[in-house]
Amino acid sequence: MFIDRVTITVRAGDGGAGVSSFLRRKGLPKGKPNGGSGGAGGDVTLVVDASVPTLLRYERHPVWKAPSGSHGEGDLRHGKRGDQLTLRVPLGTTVEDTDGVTVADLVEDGQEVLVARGGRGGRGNAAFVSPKRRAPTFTEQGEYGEEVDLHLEMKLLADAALIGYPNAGKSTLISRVSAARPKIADYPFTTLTPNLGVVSIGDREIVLADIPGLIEGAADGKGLGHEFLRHTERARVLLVLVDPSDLQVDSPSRQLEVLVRELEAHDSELAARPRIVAVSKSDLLDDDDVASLNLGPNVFPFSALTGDGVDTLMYHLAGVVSEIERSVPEREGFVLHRPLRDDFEIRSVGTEWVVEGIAGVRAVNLSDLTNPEAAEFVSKRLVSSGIVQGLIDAGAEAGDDVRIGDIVFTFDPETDDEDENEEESP
Ligand SMILES: Nc1nc2c(ncn2[C@@H]2O[C@H](COP(=O)(O)OP(=O)(O)OP(=O)(O)O)[C@@H](O)[C@H]2O)c(=O)[nH]1
Ligand SMILES: [Mg+2]
Repeated sequence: MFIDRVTITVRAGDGGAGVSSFLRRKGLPKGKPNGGSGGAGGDVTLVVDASVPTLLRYERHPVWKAPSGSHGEGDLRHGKRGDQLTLRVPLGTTVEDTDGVTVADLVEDGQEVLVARGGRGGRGNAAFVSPKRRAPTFTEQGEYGEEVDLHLEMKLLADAALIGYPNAGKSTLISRVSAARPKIADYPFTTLTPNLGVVSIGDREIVLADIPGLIEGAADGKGLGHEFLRHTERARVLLVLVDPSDLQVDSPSRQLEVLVRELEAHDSELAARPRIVAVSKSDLLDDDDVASLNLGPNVFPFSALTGDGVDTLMYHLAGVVSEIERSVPEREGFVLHRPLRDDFEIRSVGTEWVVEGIAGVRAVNLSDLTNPEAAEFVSKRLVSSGIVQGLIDAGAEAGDDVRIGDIVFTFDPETDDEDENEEESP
């Protein structure tokens, strides 16, 4: 099955929780804090693997989750990181997020993009020791891993694409010049999905795509419609085949007219793309018949059956592809690197102020806010992260309700900040 569009859900691993633990020793009533931190959750990345032909496996299996980090343990043992989950995708895959932003265009084997970041591990109580706080009893929870929906679309990477009516001889040509072996038959729409073939011409190789046949009205859904023209979008040259045999009702010149009109209807840029016009099945014609077909100059007759004219056509094609390559450099793939959103946003919702964004989540992600020491630590973090000032600027007043995630507390901007700054590193 040829699957070239899918929507998948990927979820990075959650971070493990930090733990609270003490090393009890004789003479030390409280013990030395030795709770380890949780491991980070695994990231999710997509990587191009040229041997993956289509997006079929994601159609069958659209939800993927990376492993979570494990929790910390006593004795300063930190949790294990969750492994990265790597999803292999075909060459020519574009990745779009739910806002319609293309975040990656993957055109090289091995190219990689990180699509969901694993949650940070929570710190154990040992990490919160400070001169003023010798024996902290609180810990951090692990963060959730990012979850995103992605739209993947594969567009074949070919130097040239074959365009023609059904039965024009497209598959016969590609099977003559490459190792591709599509089905060939004298009924229309034998080829239902695009095929790629590598053609060796002189000292270079060209990737040729056999695209399912186009008929008049394809833009309005006739035949197989325009679906597959998407796969010509990256081709540098269009090789348009017209068929003089009586398998076609339309004359070759009318075929050419209709094909150009259909290309135009799909995308005017495609109609303007360099194209070579070739007449297939020349074994059915006499030499002077070609001129009488009224197709204009520079038309290449060939027979995929006898091989006549095939080399001439392929050398010409290679020349045109090389020429375009020199003038228009390779379209490079890209990966959009977006900064981690480490900020916060404040909105007024009903009677509450709602703080959203990772900074807010991080400020309050302690395991137990009924622990007075932890609560005090959180109020300091709310100040140091700028959230308290942000709330004041937004118009919040003492006594208002503030929600961050599942936590609701009463706003009290009179937080004393005489203490040391305690944003310690993990
Ligand atoms: N006489 C002659 N017949 C040919 C030649 N090339 C193809 N044919 C015949 O034309 C018919 C259609 O050929 P295909 O290669 O399947 O045509 P296609 O363009 O791939 O058709 P679809 O896949 O249906 O779009 C078959 O019966 C072929 O044997 C040729 O050079 N000479
Ligand atoms: Mg075919």
